[in-house]
Amino acid sequence: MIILALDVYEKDKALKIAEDVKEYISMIKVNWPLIIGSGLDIIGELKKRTRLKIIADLKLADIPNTNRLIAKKVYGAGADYIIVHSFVGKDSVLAVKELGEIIMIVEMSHPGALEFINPLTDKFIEMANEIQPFGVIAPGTRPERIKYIRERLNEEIRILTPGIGAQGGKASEAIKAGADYIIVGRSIYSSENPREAARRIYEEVKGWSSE
Ligand code: O7E
Repeated sequence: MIILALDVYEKDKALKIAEDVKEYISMIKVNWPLIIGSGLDIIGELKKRTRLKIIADLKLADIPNTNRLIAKKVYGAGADYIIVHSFVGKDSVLAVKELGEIIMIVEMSHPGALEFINPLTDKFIEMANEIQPFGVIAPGTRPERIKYIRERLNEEIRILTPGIGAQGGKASEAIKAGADYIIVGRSIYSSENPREAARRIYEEVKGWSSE
């Protein structure tokens, strides 16, 4: 139910934090900072050390051919899921889904999301219901929006919510509103004791979620 957003640059630091907290998390999300800092092979290394599933959060937003070229290498490196932007359209999203499991963005957690992305949520939900990704991203900073999305999304599509902790969202509220997974970065990896920070969040949500 907890996904660690491992947004550090250094390989050794990333591996240490991942091993420290693996008992309390379900998956690891790797974003550009870690890929730029440590190389794409970090995906396979994290998988080998933790035996957890890895989400490559590339937020792909290109034409189908370029999305496909990138996705091929990233799934090849061991990623279990790739996160894609929905606003580029169905053809670009499907180009990635043809190669592996995807997670689509239907809303984002930061204030700027209100300008262009979030007003299109209904269209993105409709697209997700048609495409059937593993999951969608919804804002952990806005539990009422998680509820809104849950009510309209096909039951089997999971909801993953970032914005917990450092951005102000609360783990238990996101889960109560319908999130299947909460995504937590700084509140764990910037903590003096990442293991203890992960344990606390785990204790907060464990009664609420089955995953
Ligand atoms: O704020 P933190 O440190 O807990 O980290 C949050 C992580 O979730 C970070 O990797 C960020 O890039 C990501 N994220 C958001 O914060 N907000 C969003 O709306 C979407 C994501 C995200 O994971 O995107 C996946 C599409």
